[in-house]
Amino acid sequence: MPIAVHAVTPFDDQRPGTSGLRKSTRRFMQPGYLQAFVQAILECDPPDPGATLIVGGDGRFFGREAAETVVRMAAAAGYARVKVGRGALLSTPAASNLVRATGAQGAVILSASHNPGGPDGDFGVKYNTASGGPAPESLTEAIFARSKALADWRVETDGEIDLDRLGETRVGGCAVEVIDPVTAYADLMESLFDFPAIRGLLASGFRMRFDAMHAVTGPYATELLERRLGAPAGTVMNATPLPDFGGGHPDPHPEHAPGLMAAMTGPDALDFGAASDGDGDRNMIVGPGGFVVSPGDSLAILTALADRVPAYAGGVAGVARSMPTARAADRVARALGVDCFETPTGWKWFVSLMDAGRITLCGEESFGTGSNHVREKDGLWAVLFWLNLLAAEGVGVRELVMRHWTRFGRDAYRREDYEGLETGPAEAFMQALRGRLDDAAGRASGPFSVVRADDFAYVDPVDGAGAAGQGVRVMLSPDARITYRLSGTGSSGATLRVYLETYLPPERADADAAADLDALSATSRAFADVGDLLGREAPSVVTG
Ligand code: VG1
Ligand code: CO
Repeated sequence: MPIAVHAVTPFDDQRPGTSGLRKSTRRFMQPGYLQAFVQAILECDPPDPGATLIVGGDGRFFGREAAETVVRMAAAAGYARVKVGRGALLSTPAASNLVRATGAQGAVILSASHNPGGPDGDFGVKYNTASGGPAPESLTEAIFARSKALADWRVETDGEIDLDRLGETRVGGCAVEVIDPVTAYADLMESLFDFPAIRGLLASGFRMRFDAMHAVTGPYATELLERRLGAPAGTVMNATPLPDFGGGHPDPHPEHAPGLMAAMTGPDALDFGAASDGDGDRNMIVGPGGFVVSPGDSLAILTALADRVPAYAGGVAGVARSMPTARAADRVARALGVDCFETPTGWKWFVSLMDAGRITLCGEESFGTGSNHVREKDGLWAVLFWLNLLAAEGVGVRELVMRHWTRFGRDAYRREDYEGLETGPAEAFMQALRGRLDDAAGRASGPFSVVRADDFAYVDPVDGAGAAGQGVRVMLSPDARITYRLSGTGSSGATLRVYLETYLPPERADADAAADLDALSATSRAFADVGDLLGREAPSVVTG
């Protein structure tokens, strides 16, 4: 078994963020960079005897080379078997499913999710553990520490790998299986939802499009929507995964899906539109008129109506949302008499709750929704859930949302991002903000006064893992909330995210919330002194 050992000068910037390690593609392609991070993973979670590793990614530039490197390094580390998606493709939820379905020890997912790809874009590596979920922070911190102290990395040089041919070969002592990335995932989806009902809906003249954004979901959506559910050819747009995502930004956001949004507006608007992101874990749901369902509403609606769907007919054990996500799900949980957990941003915080059976559904404001069917958020799952609900309830997207608001009230929501900040000033801004929380109560700004302000800290109720400094939240009267935090997925500089949320009771649910959110936005700038401290007159991206 020829194993080559390469000396490495350790890198000092391999601390994983909200979701894996993300850097510019060029950084990742520097000699030894990818290898050092992968070696640190393999040393911090060494393979058990006979262990299997899952490998795949979102199809972005450098993904194939990286997949071969990971396979060879896993072989050198002693993995008995590696299953890699054909063409180095696996969506994040499909990888999570494979870990669980095959009893694998973990998965290496080559993706920077919604960040643009290509030689001038970003690359990323996520590591998921035996539960199928993102590595907990204790492990990612250990990997970071290891990466800084690494002496060498090891690679198996024996054997050939043809990522395009299904079947099994040997790389040193390791069996390497190139598998179809779609089937197991599509089978799982078919086991969860009422496919005959969705097929009936699609055969009834209901018209839809799914925008795969030239990222990983194309093959999955084509199999599920067009082949298994009978939607007409062309229902899936931008269906071919491309290394540069066709020059687009694989982020399911109205701004990045102009073709889909055009199909959803005008006199001939379709009934349903949806999109996913680079690695297939996010979802955007759109109704006619370009009506984008707010992700917080989506989680609340799925929770309220879960029992209409076969997989969740027995009801939900509980629900969780990340802290900045609108509190709409909390209202549903109260009505259902189940727990609602508030966790830090990032899917890893939901995993222990799902493993312990405490929650069935969970979601984030960043277009992420999921359930305990895997341990990742899942874009196509959310789309199928919506289609199943529309079929079961016999109404359109807007009607379903209106019904929900009429029953529970509405948590109007907007996110404002200040992108491209320098790291130092952005961190100083957060420090200054934390410094003014103690005497914030009672402070008035515009129509709002501060009820309470804190820096969110979390203790996992299952395993006791803790996280401090997870974002500043300001609770206001009348009932509204502002959250400030720095993004943990960028590959350079800093992004401040400001999350705005205000409650409209059922009788006002249909009102235009823009004025309320504008007032809240002004309060968010005044409270934190955004203009003076960051020198920004306005956010660079507004969502919602
Ligand atoms: C963002 C989102 C967060 C999400 C994360 C990973 O993180 O806000 O909700 O879990 O991306 O999503 P941040 O730290 O930039 O706010 V993905 O689709 O990368 O796997
Ligand atoms: Co993603």
